[in-house]
Amino acid sequence: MNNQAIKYEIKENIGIIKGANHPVNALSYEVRKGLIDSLQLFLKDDNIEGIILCGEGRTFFAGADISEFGKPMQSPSLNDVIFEFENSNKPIVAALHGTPLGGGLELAMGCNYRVALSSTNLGLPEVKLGIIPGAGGTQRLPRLAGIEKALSMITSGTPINAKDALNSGIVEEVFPDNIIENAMNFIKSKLSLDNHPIVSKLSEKVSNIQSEVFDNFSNKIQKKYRGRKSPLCAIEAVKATTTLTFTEGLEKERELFKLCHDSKESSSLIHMFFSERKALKIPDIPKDTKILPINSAAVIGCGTMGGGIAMNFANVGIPVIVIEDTQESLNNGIKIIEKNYSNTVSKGKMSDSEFKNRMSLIKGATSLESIVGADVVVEAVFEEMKLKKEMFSRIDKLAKENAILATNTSTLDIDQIAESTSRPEHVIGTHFFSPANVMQLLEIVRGKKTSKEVIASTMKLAKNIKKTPVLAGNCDGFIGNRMFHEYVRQAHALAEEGAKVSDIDRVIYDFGWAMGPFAVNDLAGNDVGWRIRKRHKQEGKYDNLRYTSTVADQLCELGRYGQKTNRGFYIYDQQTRKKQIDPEVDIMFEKVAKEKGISRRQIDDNEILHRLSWALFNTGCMILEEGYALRASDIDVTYAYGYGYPHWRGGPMKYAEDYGLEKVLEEIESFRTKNPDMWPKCNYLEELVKENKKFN
Ligand code: 3H9
Repeated sequence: MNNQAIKYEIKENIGIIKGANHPVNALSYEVRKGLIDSLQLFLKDDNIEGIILCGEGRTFFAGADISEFGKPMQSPSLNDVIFEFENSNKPIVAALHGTPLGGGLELAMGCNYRVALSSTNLGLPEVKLGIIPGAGGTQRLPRLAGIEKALSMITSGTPINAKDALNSGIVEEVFPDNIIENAMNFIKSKLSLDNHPIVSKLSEKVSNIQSEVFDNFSNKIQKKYRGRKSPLCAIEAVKATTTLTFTEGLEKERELFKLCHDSKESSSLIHMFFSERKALKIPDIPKDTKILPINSAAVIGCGTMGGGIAMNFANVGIPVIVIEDTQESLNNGIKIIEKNYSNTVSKGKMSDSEFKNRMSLIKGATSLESIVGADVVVEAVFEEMKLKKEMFSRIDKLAKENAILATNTSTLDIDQIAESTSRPEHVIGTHFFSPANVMQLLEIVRGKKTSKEVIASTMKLAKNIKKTPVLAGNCDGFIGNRMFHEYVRQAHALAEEGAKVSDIDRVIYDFGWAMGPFAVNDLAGNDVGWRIRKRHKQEGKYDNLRYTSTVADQLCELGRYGQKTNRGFYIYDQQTRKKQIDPEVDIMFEKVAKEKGISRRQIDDNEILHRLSWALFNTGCMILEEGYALRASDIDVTYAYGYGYPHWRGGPMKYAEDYGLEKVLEEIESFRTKNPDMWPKCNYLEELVKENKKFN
């Protein structure tokens, strides 16, 4: 009766049920059915006295099969399976390893006991998919671990380690290795007991809880989850454990699960989950492409970017050399790295020994010769073509034969940089986002001659250093900044036409972005955009185009670069960094509008949101048409992980698709009548609408 997804075996008087649905043992229909069939078989077998539930391969069950969401549910449901396990008259231990997540952990909580390998990370990550646990997780976890722990785990979705799970009462024992052998001994030691614990029957940890606990928790997380529904539904479901019976609580959970499951928040987050993984698949690069080993790295430049990039390597144990021109700037750069790590230590998120270990992996040098042994060289010098080309011709002479030669640029032409070496096939763009040790996106830019091996190896490297990579083609600004440029240009046009800077930022923040476009400018430094605009002017990029950055240029001329000078589009408190509206800036926009003959008017929030959203989207469509992005979902990943776009809106392309491509095109056409050059026609979008097609 062994089906493909579930295997079983009998050892002495113990039956072992093993998930074999690779790679992550998702609880698909086949798995659910196999679980019930094998359990029933074991319950009928008089020789079997105890049961182990475990997973084959890299993990115990990592949750419900997400690809089944939105399709008709095939019986048995996960709740049915869990009830069968909970009602077993033979004791069952769940032997956990890998990542028992979501439905996987819910299943484990339906067993009498749980033991785990010390390397296990377990949790209920459903809110990350815009839903709540829907197979009893919100009712069983509080009964096992208490209200506070359950609230924190379920609303954050962040997994905890085995030690934490042991201390919280979620698992009974933790073993360093041999999980099955240890689970065997564990369950045998329980066979003589008359009764075995049943989680749904526990009540101690959910009794006498004041309702303020939930209100306080809700207030605490409100800012972090602004705009989101599922974390609040999770709190409501957990609260039910303190006011309702288990059965009633389960009904409440079902009702809230359905509400979340049918929401845009959930479809957007599920889109994000699969998009992130799709982004790793490059159609013209076969899966078996040779991966170049990366055991050492060199980073040229130890400023804000270079230092942050170097930390990424040290964080995963890859020794890295950072190179600066002078000892003084090297010392300064390393001091900043040290300070960053010290902050993590003082927050209790890193041990002293780990701090020492990471610092020992980072060595400094003032001579470029130090790159000779590195498997990857990341150049992170000033964003200037001449400088980068000179640097690459020097790197070319020194770097070892198979080294990956990466340039950290946010806009420059990779092919021009590559041509300054004798091995353009080894040159690739790696656009890290600032702060490079924190931001998750890595935009990887393939040049005309970049080899498949180098692309595949850099994508792999990105995963190894815990980044989310997206492959882009070599156009000005690649995917992210090319779109952002048009979005900022639109924001400035809106300000010229009458919208207030603070209103534009408010609309964008309320939509869910981390910050509005003007606040971002101030954070990144207005001088950065200024430099790029000067280059674009020289290249004739604005010829015959409406130029909207006049005020931004004027602020730069006044030395108002943003947060670093305490003044930009806003005024910043030197100590607290708190921002305050600068009325002078709105007056500057008024003045510029007058000079340009722009008649100003009241602009409502809806127009602000749509002009900014569709400016991003229209540029995204142009990028797809020209082939600089592989798919619309790659653009969504770029924006969610690199630009603070709300994940739960699914990214700029998914948001427009949900709004309706036909309606979006209509609005773009109406904007175009007033500002033709800001809304270039995109044949690709028009065809999609004409043929009533979607992106994915
Ligand atoms: C849930 O359980 C709801 C219940 O409460 C209620 C139900 C009624 N389903 O990430 P990887 C695929 S909600 C389907 O690259 P890693 C993934 O797409 C669920 N497919 O591996 C990829 O496919 P491909 C709660 C899944 O080692 C492949 O497996 N659970 C699922 O870097 C490898 O994945 C979660 O939210 C799934 N559940 O990371 C856990 N999971 O190769 C979600 C993965 O074709 N999963 N796939 O691109 C994860 O967080 C990570 O996959 C995990 C492994 C940490 C497990």
